[in-house]
Amino acid sequence: MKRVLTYGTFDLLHYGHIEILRRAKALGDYLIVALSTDEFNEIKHKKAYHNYETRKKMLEAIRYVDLVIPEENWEQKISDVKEYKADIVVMGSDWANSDKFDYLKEYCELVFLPRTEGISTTKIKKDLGLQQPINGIDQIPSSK
Ligand code: C2G
Repeated sequence: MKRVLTYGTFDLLHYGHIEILRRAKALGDYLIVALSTDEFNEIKHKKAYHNYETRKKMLEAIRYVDLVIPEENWEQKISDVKEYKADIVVMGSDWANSDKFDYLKEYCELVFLPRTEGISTTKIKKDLGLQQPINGIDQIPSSK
């Protein structure tokens, strides 16, 4: 039983997210997604449209996902790998050569898969004419 672990915010779920989850699951038998909490998103300077509970429910509905756990800080990854017995950590290529992941290769296999081009949560917000990011934090008009 090969166990795969990945991390992310997964806001406004799109096919780029589905593609990384599909390919991550294809590398093993069990896929754990560490989902950024709303509080951790603030640390990441991200303002998700959907809150953690909604983003968690959406991920749990995806056939490739076996377990969703909270990602609360940058530092939890080694303990996650140990606690969930992850054999592989998989991320999109935008995270390659990042100090946020490279050290994990001491603890498990580390795989970066090509990002899906042409789609991102930021692009969706921009294309839908939602407010532009202010100081790097996406602003979304309150729903009427
Ligand atoms: N992704 C992708 N292709 C896209 C968009 C995203 O492959 N077009 C991948 C990212 O590389 C990442 C995953 O989908 O592996 C989730 O992306 P985000 O929700 O943007 O996650 P991010 O903010 O990068 O959070 O500790 C790590 C962070 O929590 C990662």
